[in-house]
Amino acid sequence: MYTKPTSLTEFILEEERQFTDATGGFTLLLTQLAYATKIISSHISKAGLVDILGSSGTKNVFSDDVQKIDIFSNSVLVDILSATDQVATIASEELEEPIQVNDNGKYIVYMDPLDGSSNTAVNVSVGTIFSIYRAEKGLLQKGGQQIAAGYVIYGSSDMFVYTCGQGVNGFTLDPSIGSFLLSHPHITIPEAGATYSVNEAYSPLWDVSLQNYIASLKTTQNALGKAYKARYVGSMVSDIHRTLLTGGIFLYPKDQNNIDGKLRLLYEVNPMSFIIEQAGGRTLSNGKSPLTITPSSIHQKVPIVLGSPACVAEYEEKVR
Ligand code: AHM
Ligand code: MG
Repeated sequence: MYTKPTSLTEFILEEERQFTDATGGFTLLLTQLAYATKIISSHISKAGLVDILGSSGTKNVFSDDVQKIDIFSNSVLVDILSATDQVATIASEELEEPIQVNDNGKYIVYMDPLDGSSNTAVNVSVGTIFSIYRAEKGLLQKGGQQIAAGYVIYGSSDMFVYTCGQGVNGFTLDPSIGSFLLSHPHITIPEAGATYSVNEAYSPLWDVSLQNYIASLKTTQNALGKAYKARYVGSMVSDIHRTLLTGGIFLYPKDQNNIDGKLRLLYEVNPMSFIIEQAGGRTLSNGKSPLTITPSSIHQKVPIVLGSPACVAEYEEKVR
């Protein structure tokens, strides 16, 4: 018997119908965002064939080398989102200043157009991260005010994972029809997991309690009685996607050289924290949920720990 799959567009429409004052504008915004990611995906898949790999020769606001593919992804998203007329402002990790798009737009979009882009040179999964707020409350809103957040992972298959505050759902791209189809309904993070994910090369620069905690994971078992494994791709979307589906803990902590860590509150930490919390997980930045932080600037960085509730509780107990 044929069971019709649910497309991302159908799913978003259904979610929006639950709001009596909905106009369809939000559905348009999200579906066009998904369209932009399909273009990015198609471009990435040709990475070795066309001249898109490597540095563009410029630096972004964080003095990171800007890859050509970052510029491409940023332009695609800015062009497509602007054309929806729904967006007032776009703030991108790749742009020093936010772009004022449409005075009548109802939404602010924060985005990391291609997180972990240098990984494309070695065929490792990367992703687009987005976070959406209502425009009237301004740019520097707490993460708890997000009305939607999500990511697209460009991997062995492409997936669109998002939340509108009513749980987390995942859609896999069927390349033969060019549509994201519901494949992972109601994603819930496991209560505990056997994976810790952190760049351990920086451990000499960590606080002693963090060094001791990570060392302890090598000789103890998790809440389910399993030994821990280390997994760190160095591509946040991949590391969080794995943590979301299989549980465990992901950390990008502060260290002596980077007192706020590396990851950006508005482009990376808040959207991922919204998803993890909506999936039943926990998130911590300096002892509290990052979703409670009032941002001081659009490019602010914060340390982050997130994952399965039991794993984050164990971290909380051991790290001061
Ligand atoms: P980017 O936004 O410049 O691509 O950097 C963010 C990436 C994340 O995907 C990843 O979690 C982190 O950088 C890895 O950093 P490190 O190499 O310091 O472990
Ligand atoms: Mg990034």
